[in-house]
Amino acid sequence: MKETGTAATTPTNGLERASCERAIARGLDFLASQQEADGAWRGDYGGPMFLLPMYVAACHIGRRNIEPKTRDRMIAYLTAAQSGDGSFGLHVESSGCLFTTVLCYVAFRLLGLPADDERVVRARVFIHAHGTALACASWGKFTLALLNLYEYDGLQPVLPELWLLPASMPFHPSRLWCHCRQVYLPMAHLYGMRARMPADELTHALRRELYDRPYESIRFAEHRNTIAPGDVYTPTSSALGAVNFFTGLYERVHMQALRKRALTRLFDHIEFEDRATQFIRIGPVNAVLNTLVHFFQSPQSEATARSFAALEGYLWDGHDGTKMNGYNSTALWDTAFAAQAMLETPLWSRHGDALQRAHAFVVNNQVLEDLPEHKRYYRHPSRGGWPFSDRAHGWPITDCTAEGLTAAMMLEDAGLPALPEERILDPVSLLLGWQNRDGGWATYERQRGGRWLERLNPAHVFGDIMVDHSYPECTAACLHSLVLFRQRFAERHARPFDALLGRKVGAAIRRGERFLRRCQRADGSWEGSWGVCFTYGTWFGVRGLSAAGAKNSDPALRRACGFLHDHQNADGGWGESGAGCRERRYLNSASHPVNTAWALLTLVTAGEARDTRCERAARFLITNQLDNGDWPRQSLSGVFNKTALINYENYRRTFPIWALARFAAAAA
Ligand code: LAN
Repeated sequence: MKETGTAATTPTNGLERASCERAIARGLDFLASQQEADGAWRGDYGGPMFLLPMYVAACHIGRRNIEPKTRDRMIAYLTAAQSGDGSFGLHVESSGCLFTTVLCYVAFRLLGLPADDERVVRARVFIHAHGTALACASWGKFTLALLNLYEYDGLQPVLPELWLLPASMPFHPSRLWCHCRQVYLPMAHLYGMRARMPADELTHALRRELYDRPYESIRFAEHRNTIAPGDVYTPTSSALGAVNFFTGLYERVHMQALRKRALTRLFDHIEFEDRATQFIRIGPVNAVLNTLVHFFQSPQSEATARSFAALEGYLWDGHDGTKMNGYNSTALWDTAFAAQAMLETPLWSRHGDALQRAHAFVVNNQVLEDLPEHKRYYRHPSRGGWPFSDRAHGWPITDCTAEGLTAAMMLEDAGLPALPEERILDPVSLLLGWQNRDGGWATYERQRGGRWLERLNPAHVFGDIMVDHSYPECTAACLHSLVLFRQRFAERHARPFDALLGRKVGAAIRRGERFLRRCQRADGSWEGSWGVCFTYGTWFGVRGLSAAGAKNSDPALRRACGFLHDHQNADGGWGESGAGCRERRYLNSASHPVNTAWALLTLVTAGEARDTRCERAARFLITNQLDNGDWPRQSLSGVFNKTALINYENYRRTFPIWALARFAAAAA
């Protein structure tokens, strides 16, 4: 590998150059020690508290045994997540959510805890004080219905027939955000079949425990709209109320023949998703639900067996027990960032082997072909994209494609083999094709539905799940990689840079830049949707604008820095509470290495490396580093759909090194 010959750096303002270098070196050693044999970094991806109970429910329904050791670790995980009042939160750092408390309660019991276990009793007290299982959010009721612990007529209909409508209709399922679509697809199938396991002794016991009156006496249909206030983030709108009313009427009169046709269509889509992802499925929720579709359809089939086997890929034995992760892994995302962070340090050549393996992982996990008949199944083309986890998962994502491409190009600069030209051009044309009309980029697909569809969000506990739309983070990542691509092709290629492609890329960059400028908030920040929260969004906003050519004097960058200045803590760091994502405002908390790293990266990128604020931030990172080169585990740094926090275990190893390296180089 080439040596860049970057000289050792000299941070100014009294922060000792040696201590900065030492922190980077130790951080790099630790980061490198966490790399796995296939070249990837992967980390604990827990946080949401509804996932493990759904897994446990699936195993119970599907009569799959969970090994005693794993069982114990799952119980340990649930025990550690339970709050003092007996409840569970939507995610592990919160509390008081009836939906997850009911599901975790059931999980405790299915995993073997007796009804008089102290943890079970405390959870039950909470459930009874908050309206019993009749008041939990819709996904909880749905899971209970599958377990034969709630009656189907107490659910709002999830109509299979919607999938028979012409795709041109503005509320056709194909217009929904793919995660939402892929959850409601198997739900509609299970709903249409009224799938539920037979009642056994445990069922009868749970029916007694979860309600305050005899199960048979409950009029479930009257509780379709009963919901505990603590579960509501997105209340039922009047539009959704009307839809529920009409689908309820329809459900009473629907034709069997049409239902049958719809169920056949749904099953075809479900099987497509199975094939397209090698049974991994796009995410943990449809992984569980598709598995149950197969189980109810044919319990002994190979599809059922493969489904259950693939579910195990979501399990993670972490510091707090065994959980179900939020994705099959974080491999590509973590690896692309680790490689970029390492390459930014002057010491990267000491870790040539690690970079070589990271390069192999990135190269081997690019998706190389489109799915057969992808249009028919509402899938965007895939060729050339990178997923969040790995190629087997197969769903490329805009910003993962951008970070994968960026990492591949930067690794090439470091002397590793270049990708063949078409494997660079394919992701570039994917990125171009993904850009929305507003100039931004969404997550997996172009925006397909109107934002008004959010008013029909039936899940209660999440915000913003209905349509994929432009996000500043995704936009900045795509912009940044298109800029790198343009430089490389303009500079390096012997044959003249294809003029048409050059124009298209240039136009995409300009439109993306305009989008970023438009969504900067009046206080100078950008709101993040996938990380906590404003320090995350602002880092991406500034990274994107500065890649697009914004000067340090640009008012947008000045305002962004001003925002960060206002929120720096006395110890030099930044810390944001995850509740800020829910409330959509900056909520200060104890300084955190990840928020601090994002803020430091932002300030340095915007030209402030010599400001004492940066020095103080660097000092915070250095003094808080552990002896082994890691940083302490603090609050969760990731989020989705406004309310659910999720753990990015490797962020605290990657971003501080990246920030210190950028600071050290710029302050020299
Ligand atoms: C993810 C994981 C990756 C993440 C990034 C690539 C980091 C982001 O920049 C874009 C959004 C994306 C792809 C993302 C979206 C929401 C996901 C898929 C998750 C946070 C992982 C789990 C979550 C999924 C929705 C969980 C299931 C719950 C539902 C409401 C369907």
